Parts: sequence; C-alpha cells; structure tokens
Amino acid sequence: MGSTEDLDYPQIILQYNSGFLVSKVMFTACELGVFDLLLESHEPLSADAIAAHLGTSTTGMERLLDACVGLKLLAVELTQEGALYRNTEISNIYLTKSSPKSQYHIMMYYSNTVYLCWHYLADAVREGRNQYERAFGISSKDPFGAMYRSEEEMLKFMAGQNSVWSICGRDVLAAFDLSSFRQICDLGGGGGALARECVSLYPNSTVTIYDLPKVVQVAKEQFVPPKEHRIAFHEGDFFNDSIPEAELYILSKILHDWDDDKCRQLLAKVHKACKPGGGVLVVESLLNEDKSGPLETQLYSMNMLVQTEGKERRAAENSKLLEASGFGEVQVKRTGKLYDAVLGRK
Ligand code: ASE
Repeated sequence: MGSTEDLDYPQIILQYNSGFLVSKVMFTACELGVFDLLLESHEPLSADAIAAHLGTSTTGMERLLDACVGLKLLAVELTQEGALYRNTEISNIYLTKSSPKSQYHIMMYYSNTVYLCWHYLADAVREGRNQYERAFGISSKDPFGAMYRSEEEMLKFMAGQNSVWSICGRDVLAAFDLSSFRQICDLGGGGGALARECVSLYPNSTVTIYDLPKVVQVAKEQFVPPKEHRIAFHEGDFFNDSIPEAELYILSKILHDWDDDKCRQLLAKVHKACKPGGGVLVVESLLNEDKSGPLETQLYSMNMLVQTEGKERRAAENSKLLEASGFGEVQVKRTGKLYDAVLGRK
C-alpha cells in the first residue's frame, strides 16, 4: 500500500498536481531573502524576527517557513520561545545569493519570466509556438528580441545562465580532452561563466565570447573581470554577421533555441570559419534515443516551446545536424548530469 502503483491513492497524480506549488515556495523564499538572512544571522531565527527583518507579514512568513521545512530547505527546532528556523546545508550552498554555486538568479528567471510563459502552455501546444505575445504583449518573431526586451530582462537571463554553469560547466568541458584547442570561440557565450570555467580548466586556452553587442557590453561591465586576459569579446549576430576564425567553437544551449534549418545554417557557417583540424563542441541536455527521458530534458523541451523556436534533441539528432554541416568524427559524451557534450571535427 502507498506505493506509486496503488490506484486508490495515486501518489504521482497528487504529487504532480502540487508540483508547481513546490517550485513557487522555493522561488518565493529565495526572492524574499529568507536564505540570505538565515545565512547572515549565524543563529536560528523565529518567524517573527524573519518577518520583521524582511518586511513581511508574520502570518505569511510563518507559513512560507513551514512549507520550506516540509521541503527540507529549512530545519525547525521548537524552543521555549517558540519555533526557530535555520538553513540546511543545501540551502546555504545553492539558495543564498552570495554563494559561488548560487542558483538564485536562475530561480528568479524561472519565477518571474518562465513562469509567466508557462501560464499559456496549452496555447503553446495548440499553436506550436512561443507565447511572448500572450504573456508580454510583444512579437514572438525574434525570440531573443523578445527575451532581451529590456536590459533588466537580459541581465536576469544572463545571470541565470551563469548560475547554471557554476554547477554544470566543469562537467561538460571535461567530457572531452579539449587541451589541444588553444583558440576557442564561445558562440552565444552570454555572461561568460562557461568561458571562465574553460580558461580555468584549460589554462593554455583563450576564449572569445561571441554575442550580440548589448550582451557583450553587459558581460564586460558586470560579469567578466577585466583582469581575465584569456577572455576576449566579439560583437555580432551569428546568423547575419561573420564569425571569427577559431580552432574550437562552443555552442552551449544554442542549438536548442532554433529549428533544424536554422541550426544547419549556423553550423555550416561555423564549419566554414573553423580552422582545419578544429572542431565544434555542442553542449545540450540530450534526450534518450527512445525518447523515454530524462524527465528534466523533456520539461526543458517544453520550455523551449513556450520561449524559443527550438527543442531539446536526441544525441543522434545533434550528430546528424553536425554531419549535415560538414563536421565528422562526431562523438557523444553523456555526463549523467543535466548537460551533455557532442564533439565534431573539421
Ligand atoms: C535558453 C535557455 C533557457 C532559452 C530560454 C531559456 C533557460 C530558461 N529559459 O537557451 C535556462 C535553461 N533552462 C532550460 C529550460 O533549458
């Protein structure tokens, strides 16, 4: 009894029914600064004290804190003065703003942008396209025009992507030995967290971050320290402008933004610019060949539907795109984590 097989008490249905409530509790505790306050305070705090510090109601805060305890994001102890709350180790590492592995920014992007698009998921499925028009009243013709509709939105996206690379970057770059590539170009490299991992893992490499001018400007000003001389920038639109010569191109979470035609178009351009003997590293979350999972990737693919023109693909689909664009010796490495790596050679 009580197993997921039990038809009288269908656990998975009940659990999935409230899944979005779980996300929103975690996002809200992050947004209000609960984990930051408990990190700084160095001692457990009451709901009253937390509410007073963060300028919220006590009723609301007490309920939020209790739900966080249920989610194991906080621990509670009962004392004479009442309930006292403290962070768990996981919360200290991943949910506080200042931690090097903080996932705060990607959560704020999910909570305040992605969440609004997902409100129109049924429309996205009916129409087979992203939902910027409904969610934000802006044209969805150019997905990155829509995603970067304001400097604030662009910043949130860049910071969010950077937080993902702070925990996944090393795995995808270490999946293949890339030490023979000295001159690397990270196409759509955004805030540069992957480029920074790259020069740290491969000290003899230099990485050029290629991105839209307004992205490069913000990356230089806010994300990549000027003393990092192994990282350079190149401003451009990779569909319409030229791509500089390099030994290795990294396309990390780029192909999943576009349909097969646009991917082949981009990869053909990359192949042309690539030095002989060079290569391309595609970093994506790969679907199983039988499409049975992983669940996280299937959900990401739905997110690509509501936010972009792309989708998540199987390893073989990514390999085919590379081969159709002239790359050979295509190898796939699954990392067992969220993002995987595919390497092709010219
Ligand atoms: C993109 C990545 C993301 C385009 C839109 C996106 C993310 C959220 N929205 O290239 C971050 C990664 N998350 C997913 C769902 O892939």
